[in-house]
Amino acid sequence: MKRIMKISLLLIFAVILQEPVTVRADDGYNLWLTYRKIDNKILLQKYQRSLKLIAVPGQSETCRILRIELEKGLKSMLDRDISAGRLVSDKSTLIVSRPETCAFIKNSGLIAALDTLGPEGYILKSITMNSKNTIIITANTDMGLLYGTFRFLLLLQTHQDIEILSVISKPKIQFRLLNHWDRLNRTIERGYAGKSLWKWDELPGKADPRYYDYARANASLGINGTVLNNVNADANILKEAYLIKVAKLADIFRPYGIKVYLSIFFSAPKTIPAEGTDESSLCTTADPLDPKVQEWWKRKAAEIYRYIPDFGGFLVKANSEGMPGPQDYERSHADGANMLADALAPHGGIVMWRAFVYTPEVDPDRAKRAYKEFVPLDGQFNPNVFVQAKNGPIDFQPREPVQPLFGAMPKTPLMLELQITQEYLGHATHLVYLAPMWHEYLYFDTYAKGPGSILAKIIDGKLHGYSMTGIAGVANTGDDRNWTGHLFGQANWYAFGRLAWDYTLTAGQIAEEWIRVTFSTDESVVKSVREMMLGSREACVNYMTPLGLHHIMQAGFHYGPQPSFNRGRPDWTSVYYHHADSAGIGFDRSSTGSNAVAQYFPPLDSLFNNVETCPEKYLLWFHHVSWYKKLDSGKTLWEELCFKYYSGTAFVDTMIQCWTDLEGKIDPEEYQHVLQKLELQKRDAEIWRDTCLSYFQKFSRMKIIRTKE
Ligand code: GCW
Repeated sequence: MKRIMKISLLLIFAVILQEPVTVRADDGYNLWLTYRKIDNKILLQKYQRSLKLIAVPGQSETCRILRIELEKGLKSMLDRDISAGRLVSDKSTLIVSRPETCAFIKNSGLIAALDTLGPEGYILKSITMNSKNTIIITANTDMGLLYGTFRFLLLLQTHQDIEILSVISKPKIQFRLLNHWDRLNRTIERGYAGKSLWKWDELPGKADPRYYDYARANASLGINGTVLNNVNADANILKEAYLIKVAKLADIFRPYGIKVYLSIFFSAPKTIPAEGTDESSLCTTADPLDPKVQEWWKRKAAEIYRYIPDFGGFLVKANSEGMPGPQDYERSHADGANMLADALAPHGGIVMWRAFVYTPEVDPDRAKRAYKEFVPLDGQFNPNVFVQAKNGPIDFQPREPVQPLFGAMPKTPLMLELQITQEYLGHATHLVYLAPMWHEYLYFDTYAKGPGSILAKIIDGKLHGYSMTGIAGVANTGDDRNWTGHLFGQANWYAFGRLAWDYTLTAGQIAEEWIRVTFSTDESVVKSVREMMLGSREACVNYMTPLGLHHIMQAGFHYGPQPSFNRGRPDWTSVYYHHADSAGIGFDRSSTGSNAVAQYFPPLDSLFNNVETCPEKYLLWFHHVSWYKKLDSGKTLWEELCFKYYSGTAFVDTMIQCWTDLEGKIDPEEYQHVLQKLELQKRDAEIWRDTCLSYFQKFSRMKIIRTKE
């Protein structure tokens, strides 16, 4: 009996003395803003000493938001109640203020630096005041202060030293937008995380708390605009009944620095009566040169701005995939865009006119069509028009060379469209971290003005001196509790926002940051998860479409493989893209084929044109290559293809191994969620490999080599 008592006492002590449990039940809702308690005791004490009193003198709604964010973040990370006062006290250890509301900052040496920071930049600086160390967050606007606050909280979340602080930051790109492909019935085109966040039936009366959390998450990354509805637009969004709802969302997002934009249906004047009129006043055409149509858009723009004074503008998909557009009236894309630009210009709005067009009559090779349609229009667009182009010439494939339009339209601001939702990269089932892919595009040298003409320099306006600069990401959010379906989908939203602000961040840096704020600062977790993330995109390319293959996914659904698909419109089939036959495989876009290579600047054109110098990652994009051709590795094309497919699936095994090794170090709910997804990914990656190799084998007539090495 005595012994049993002794054991129980020991157990009770063990429980009391136990270190706080690091694993929690987390459903992912809080994204990268969980603000876990600092688990390093020395650091915690340091932070506690440095952050005792806070002053946020500004009184705007944005300042209220940042004050709450600071209080919440510090309470949770430092385990202390530190409330932020309005008055700057000389005892304050953290001051968040514009110079106008703080004499101390006004007289500090920071004013000159602020002059170069624009409306969104910020400074974080430690200064000695009255022989005490004070941290200052300052900016020209309250939005700059909010961005600075989130950055400061990120420094704490990632356990950085804040004693000697000197951070100056401003965004490299002006318009940083999410594009939602959300329909008004709340389904989402290419959405894999539940229904749309926008509950149109409840708006404007009821505001879902998620609207605020959405805005907060975006603001924490520096995203400053959102296109609410799908580019395959429903004309109804322009009806008054919807504009009132849109206005409510705009009101919620405004203090977070997020402007609202809408996708419009080009033929809306034919179906939506102008304000205050009935159906009898409908336009009979949507011809952009028809004065009645122009008038309709002017009235509509004026109406929108009455509801939403800072409305951002229109995103337009026209004459693409069945959508109406100016070409229906033998007018150009520039005519269409300029008509809308004229309507928006008096109110300060912009048009983002998409270059995702591929009318078969333009060229037999789909990859060449956008360039052929848009390059001749360079110089014809109004100053408030962006042409928005996807990163590659086909369609968000796991790997493409850059869309050759970039660099070829020096007089037209080009906005880059990336896809955060994984339409062609395994939906919300596969763990594929997209930052390495985006980095590959952003640093792709177009040679438009000689070496160093990387895509990022085109997008940020430096290469051609664009007057506006922009980047958009097709959102992967939905109403799933964790926002993105796959927990690692959050990393892609995060990475998009971070890169949109500063594309010089590396994929590795962003991954590390995200892992620390999401899972743990434990170095073994950071190391393993980082390895998983950084290898995941190349693995996806390898088990889906290695060596430049593309668009061989299941027709319409775009998840699994369907290399045999060969029905209907040729450029929607797989065989059109891979051209496998008994001689070899690949799309000949060299000078002996479609000559798409000629759309690139020298020396890229000749580099891609020559099968010997074409980078192997684009080989089958640009060339039809013999099964027997020897590649850099010494293997034949067929052997290399087998090798790539097998190494892709092998990496999924590696990811599973890395992840299972982390059991106990990751929140249990998140651990299970990811593990289940990884198992599905393994199954489906193997289906990709086996389906493709056995299909291509019918042409190569060679043995499949099952190797990982
Ligand atoms: O990739 C294709 C998608 C369509 C999408 C289109 C586009 C919104 O399969 O679903 O439509 O691109 O970007 O317009």
